[in-house]
Amino acid sequence: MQITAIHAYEVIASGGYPSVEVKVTLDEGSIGVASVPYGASAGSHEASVLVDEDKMRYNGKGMLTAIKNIHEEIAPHLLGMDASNQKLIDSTMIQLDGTPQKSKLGGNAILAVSLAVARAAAASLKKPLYLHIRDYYQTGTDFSALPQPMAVVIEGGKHADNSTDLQEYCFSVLKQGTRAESIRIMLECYHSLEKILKENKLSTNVGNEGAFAPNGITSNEAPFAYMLQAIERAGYTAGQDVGFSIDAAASEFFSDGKYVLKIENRALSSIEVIEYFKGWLEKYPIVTLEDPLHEDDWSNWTAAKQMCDAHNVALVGDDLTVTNKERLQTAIDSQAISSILIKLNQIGSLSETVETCMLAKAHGMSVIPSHRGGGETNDTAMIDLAVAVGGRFIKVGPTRGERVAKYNRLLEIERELNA
Ligand code: 2PG
Ligand code: MG
Repeated sequence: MQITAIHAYEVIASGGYPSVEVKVTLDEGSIGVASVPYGASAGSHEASVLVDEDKMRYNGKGMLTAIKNIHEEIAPHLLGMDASNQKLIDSTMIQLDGTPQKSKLGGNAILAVSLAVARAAAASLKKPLYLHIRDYYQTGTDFSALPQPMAVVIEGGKHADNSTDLQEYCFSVLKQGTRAESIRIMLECYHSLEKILKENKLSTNVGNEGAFAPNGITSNEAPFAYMLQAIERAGYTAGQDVGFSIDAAASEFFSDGKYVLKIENRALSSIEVIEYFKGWLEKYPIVTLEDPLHEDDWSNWTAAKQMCDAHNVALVGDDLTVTNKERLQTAIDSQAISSILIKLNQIGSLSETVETCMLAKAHGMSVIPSHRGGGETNDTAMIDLAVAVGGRFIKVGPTRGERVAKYNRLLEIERELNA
């Protein structure tokens, strides 16, 4: 499985700006292709997304520098290497880069190569990607429970204009059954929500992730009433068949030491914001709460976790932990979270991502692989990863082509496993 060619190029991502795609060819003819996403509300501790900064091209967001790095810096070291040795491939690139956030070569450059190599190796082994990841990293997953959909259905924050301060309100499917059924339930609730928003004279235009972004909504609590009605009208039971997940993405509305809720005209301290969410956990069937606090507000995360534990709600780190093993270890040591959101491009290589997932699982945490808001591509590696590590949910928006590609990949895997 010798790597004989690495070819990188720009592809257009969901926001209309480019991202990086890589094609890896092996000596026996197998090919692996992968493209990588980037976020709209990226945490400041994430691996870098290297952009050109050439204002004459794509407002400075071109990716030709990352691509040049792949051809000139990475490929010369990887050509001739064995694609089945993913850990060595990844550590070689990490060493070549040598910076804490992969800012020299670009996390986007490194991850695209990392995933394309994994796909080429899987093709050579005649295995689907999830099986290759499971077997190579010995994750021990038995595929008896595939991840459930967690679909963003109302979005605000950095993902939509004039909507809620909080970034995401999701339907998380709890009902046991096939994933084909879970996806159908989620979409029936989504369509039911569309009708209810319309009846309430709220716009049903969608934001970055295919979720509704009701213009001029006046409180951050208002979406829950519509979401409860939507579940009921679709014929399901809230809390039993479908629960709620919140991603506050609080780093985005943290300013001068306060959590600023613009649409409610309020600014809350850390303690007050925990109380604010506590009120919701008591009233609504919330199953997970993500990033309720700023990404460096460590001491208050411990208090938030105690509050969530008392309500049997999983407290999820995203911008806090950025799929980074060291930050996850800090979160474990300080008892800051009980679940972790996973984004391959936050850390920038497949091996590091799987390591973080396995560390989380070893500490009893659920893992939730996620799409990105800003620049998603049609690549579905996050689904194979989620299946391979036994993720509890996958967080993916319900509509838009680059999102439904993920759900269709999950359906394909389920069909394959049941064949
Ligand atoms: C998040 C994500 C995905 P972004 O915060 O969880 O929904 O958003 O990719 O913009 O960081
Ligand atoms: Mg998030």
